[in-house]
Amino acid sequence: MLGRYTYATLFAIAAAGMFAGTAFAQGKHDEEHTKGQVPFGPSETMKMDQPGVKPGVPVMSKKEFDEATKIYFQRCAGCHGVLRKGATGKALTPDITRKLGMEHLVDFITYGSPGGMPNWGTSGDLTKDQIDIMARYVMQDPPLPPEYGLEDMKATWKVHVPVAKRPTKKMNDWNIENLFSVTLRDSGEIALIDGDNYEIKSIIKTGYAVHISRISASGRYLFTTGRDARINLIDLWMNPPTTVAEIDTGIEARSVETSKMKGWEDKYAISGTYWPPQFVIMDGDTLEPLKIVGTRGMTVGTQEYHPEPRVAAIVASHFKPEFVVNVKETGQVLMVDYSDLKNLKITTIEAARFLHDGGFDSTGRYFLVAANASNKVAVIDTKEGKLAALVETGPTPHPGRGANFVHPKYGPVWGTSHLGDDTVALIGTDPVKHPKNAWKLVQTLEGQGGGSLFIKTHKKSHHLYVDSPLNPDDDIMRSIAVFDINNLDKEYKVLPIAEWAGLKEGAQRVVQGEFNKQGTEIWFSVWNAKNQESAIVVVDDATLKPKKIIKDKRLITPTGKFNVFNTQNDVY
Ligand code: DHE
Repeated sequence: MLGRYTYATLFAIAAAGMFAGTAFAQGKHDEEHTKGQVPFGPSETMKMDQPGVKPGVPVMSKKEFDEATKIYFQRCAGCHGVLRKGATGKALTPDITRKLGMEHLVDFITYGSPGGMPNWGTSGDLTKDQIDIMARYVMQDPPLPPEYGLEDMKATWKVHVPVAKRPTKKMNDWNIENLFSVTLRDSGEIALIDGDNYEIKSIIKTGYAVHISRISASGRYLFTTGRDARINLIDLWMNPPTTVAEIDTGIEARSVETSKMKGWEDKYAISGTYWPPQFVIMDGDTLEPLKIVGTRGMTVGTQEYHPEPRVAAIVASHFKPEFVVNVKETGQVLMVDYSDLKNLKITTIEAARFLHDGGFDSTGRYFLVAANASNKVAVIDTKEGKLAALVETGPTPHPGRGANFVHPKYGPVWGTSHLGDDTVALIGTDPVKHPKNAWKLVQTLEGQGGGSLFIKTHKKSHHLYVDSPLNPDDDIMRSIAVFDINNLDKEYKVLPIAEWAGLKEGAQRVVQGEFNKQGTEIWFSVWNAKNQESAIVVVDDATLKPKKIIKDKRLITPTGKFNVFNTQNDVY
């Protein structure tokens, strides 16, 4: 096990690069899948022009440039940014890359770096020729992808089942509250799995490299977003549940959410895009795009203009008709009031760079979001529309939605694990009964290792589960650490999840725990490459023993799992 400080250096430079190292090195972006969908950007779909070739800059043919543009969008843009200004990955603007030079770039792409850059060459993901093209490509000026306005969105918008033709009550006999929507990342699908009997009820085609699922306030509609910004609206009342509307809201996206305020349930949906940097508010029943708002603007602190502030996590406030939109590069949290789209009011809260993912505290009032490159968690008071605190946690916090529980000593806390070290940070969340602990780092637990992405518990459980799928150590990436909430000073237990799954090959990264509705079982994905067998392991929370191993050839690269009831009600 590597210690904290070793991890800080190992992971600090490019957290997102590490995702790429796993996500992409496992062959996530295959050509076949992108057919018929908008991939992240060959020039024919993105209408990019090769920028003018400059003296001293390696020459590229149009064909090479097109191929490199496509590879860049598929494998690099998530970390380094479309305009290559860097975020959690390093900046790759030509002033930097031209100084580094061809040889250095080829080596870097081939062998990767301890800072998180994947070893594209030695992993076999890119050929020598492709690496040569990519090294020359990043020395050119970055091409500017197109904007994406209302007309573009409307051209992709399809309502497959009009509202009038949808059922007025649930027509299937599924227990939809305990259904799990499971991301099948590389097949661009979700699996709907019955949480009562583990049966795969249905597989539904979604966007490219589908990322998350969210549930409407009523629990009827399931929304998914692909990385290609394809939003699917799935009606869980239909028999069987079916996509009733679809739209492409941009070229690259990671987040989708729906209005949850009382009186506004299911009325609107929102999609935030990485490119173009903007969000769009849509009709909740049909996905008709209604209002697009750009996020380009000034960063917090130094107040410099940023041309590509990507939209990261979005949640819906329970206190006001507002979406909480987290803008990564500017570090601003936008409270977007959806009660009057014509006279849109946005409260801009200064948080910290680079905002990524987060979740509510147990009361649903405070939203805690990782400003990952600042090693901080920002606490947003959604009732007052203010920053409540910025809490220093550890290197590159990555909570997913985090974990809420009552700490025996400090009262209600919310926790996050970290990409950059082995710690779990617990932050006090009760300013009323435990004001001394509120928004303070009350305890730091030592987990198995860095490279953690998600932690989870449930109010009926006394266990805190911590994954570490991006840890370089096979044993650590394939297992889960479990803390006893009633005795947090005790050493964690290790659950050998991948071993239980009994898969024969592959990285077998164990990722993202999600509880069933009852809070009695927690499900983990054993995530392998597309051409290898993966599995879902269901753990009995009472005994910490495996209860069910779900294996099926349709379970291609399962990663995130979203229990309908828990996602609908922000239970985590
Ligand atoms: Fe995610 C949530 C962005 C890679 C699995 N991921 C999020 C959110 C953002 C984000 C902004 C919060 C959405 C919200 O709540 O509205 N993720 C990114 C990236 O930019 C990144 C680093 C690189 C990329 O190019 O996409 C990335 N993410 C990954 C993966 O490789 C993961 C592990 C596997 C996969 O399926 O792609 C992955 N991300 C997830 C999951 C969530 C998530 C499972 C939701 C967790 C939850 O409990 O809500």
